Amino acid sequence: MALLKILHYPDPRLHTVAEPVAEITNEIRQLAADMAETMYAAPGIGLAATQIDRHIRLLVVDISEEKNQLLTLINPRIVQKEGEIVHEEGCLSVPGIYDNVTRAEHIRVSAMNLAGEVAELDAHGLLAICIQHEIDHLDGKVFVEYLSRLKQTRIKHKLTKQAREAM
Ligand code: K1U
Ligand code: ZN
Repeated sequence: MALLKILHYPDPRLHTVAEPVAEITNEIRQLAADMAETMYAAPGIGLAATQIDRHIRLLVVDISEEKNQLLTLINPRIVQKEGEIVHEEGCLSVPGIYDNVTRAEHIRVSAMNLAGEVAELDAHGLLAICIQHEIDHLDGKVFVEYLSRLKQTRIKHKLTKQAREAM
């Protein structure tokens, strides 16, 4: 297993639209395991392949306290959305920044698992928020894009300065 490097906003690679996974290979299984390890180590409750510079439609989430409810979603697609929820979000690609985002409160997602089976999953509350956040990453969208232009500019400057100082 391996810890993977997470891209930080405003890295332009975070805006790449990911391609569907054609086949579940050993390489995909290994990547999913490495992504889960990276998410738990960060620590975080989700991670999309885009964030580790792999532009395929693969994400992992685990919102459980015990970190024992890992979901690996391949080619996920939201097929139903209901309600609205406002929740403070963070992002491993935007360290130290937290802000409120409005999303659907309930979603139904169709996705493949690592066994190659396609199934539908109903998600509510934080799980629904996290899956929507991760699917946004696969579509090249970072949560700060829901914030005002002014906030986006401030966040860009802050993280660019932090990255320069860390060099
Ligand atoms: O996509 C990511 O960068 C992961 C992100 C997921 C997320 C968090 C909150 C709302 C929506 C999506 C994170 O995991 S940020 C870190 C975080 O929220 C957290 C870390 C440790 C314990 C609990 C939460
Ligand atoms: Zn994120």
